[in-house]
Amino acid sequence: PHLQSYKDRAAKHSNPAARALLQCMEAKKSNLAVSVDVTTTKDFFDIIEVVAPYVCLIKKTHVDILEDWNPGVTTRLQHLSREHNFLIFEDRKFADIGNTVALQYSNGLYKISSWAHIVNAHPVPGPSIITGLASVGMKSQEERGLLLLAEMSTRGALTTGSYTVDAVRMARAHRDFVIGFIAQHRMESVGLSGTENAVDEDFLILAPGVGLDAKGDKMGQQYRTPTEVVTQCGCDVIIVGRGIIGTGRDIDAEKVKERAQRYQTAGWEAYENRIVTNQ
Ligand code: UP6
Repeated sequence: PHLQSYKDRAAKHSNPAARALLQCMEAKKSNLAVSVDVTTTKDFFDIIEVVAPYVCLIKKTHVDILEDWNPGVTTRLQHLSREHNFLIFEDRKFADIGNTVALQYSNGLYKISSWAHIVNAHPVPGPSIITGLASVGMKSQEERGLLLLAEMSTRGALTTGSYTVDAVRMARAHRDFVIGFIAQHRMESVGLSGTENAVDEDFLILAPGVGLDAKGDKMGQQYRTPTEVVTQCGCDVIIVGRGIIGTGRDIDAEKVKERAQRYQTAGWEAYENRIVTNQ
C-alpha cells in the first residue's frame, strides 16, 4: 500500500480513524505529526496554535506530564482539532492486562477514549491488550484506532526479531481496531512465508525518531531523516518533537513555525518521491 497515494488508501480503508487520518494527510499535504512534549498547558497550546496548519496529527505526549492539566485542556484540544483539521494521538503506550488497560483508556482523570482518535500499546502482554482496549474503542461512536509499538527508535531497544513478528501477527488478527504500528519500517512482509501475501492489508506506519539536524540525544534516542524514514523505509507519518519545538526552556513561536513548515515540506517530498519513483 505504501506505493499508493494516501488518497487511494483512504478510500479503501475500513477503519474510520485510519480513513480520517489518511484523508486529512491528503487534504493538508502533510504527513507530519508534532509531538508536543511540554509540561505546561500554556506552552502546549502555544505550540499547537502555531503548528496546527502544518500537521495531520498532534501527538499529545503524554497527558500525564502536563503539570496544570484540567478537563478544559481536552475540550480546547478537541476544538482545535476540528478547527484546523488534525487528529489527536495520545501516546499512552498502554502495557498492562486487558482489564486494566480498558480502565486506563476510558476512566480516571483523563478519560482518554473520549477525546483521543488514536492511542498506542506495547504488545508485550499478548493479544489480550488489544481485546481490552477494543472493548472500549470499538464501542465508541467516534473514530478510534490503535497502534502497536512494533519497533522503538531507541538504541538497544528489545523490539526486534520475533517480538516484532509477533506484534504484526497480533495486529493481523485484529485489523478492525489495530490500524498500524509505531515502527521504523513497513510491516506487510513481516511474518509471512514466501507464498503468503498481504495485498489487502493496509497498516499505517508512524515513525518517531525523526530529525533533520541531530542524529540523536544523550538518552538513547536515534534520529533518521524524512527521506530515510518515508522514502526508503516506507513509513507513512513522521513524528517530530524536539526537532520542531526545540530543546530550550522558552518556546520561540516564529522558529517553531519555520521548523514545522520545513518538516512538513520534507515529509511530503519524501512521500512524493516514494510514489513517483516506484510507479
Ligand atoms: N517515541 C519515540 N520512540 C519510540 C516511541 N515513541 O521517540 O520508539 C516518542 C517519545 C517522544 C517522541 O516519547 O514523545 O516520540 C519523540 O520525540 P523527539 O522527536 O523529541 O525525540
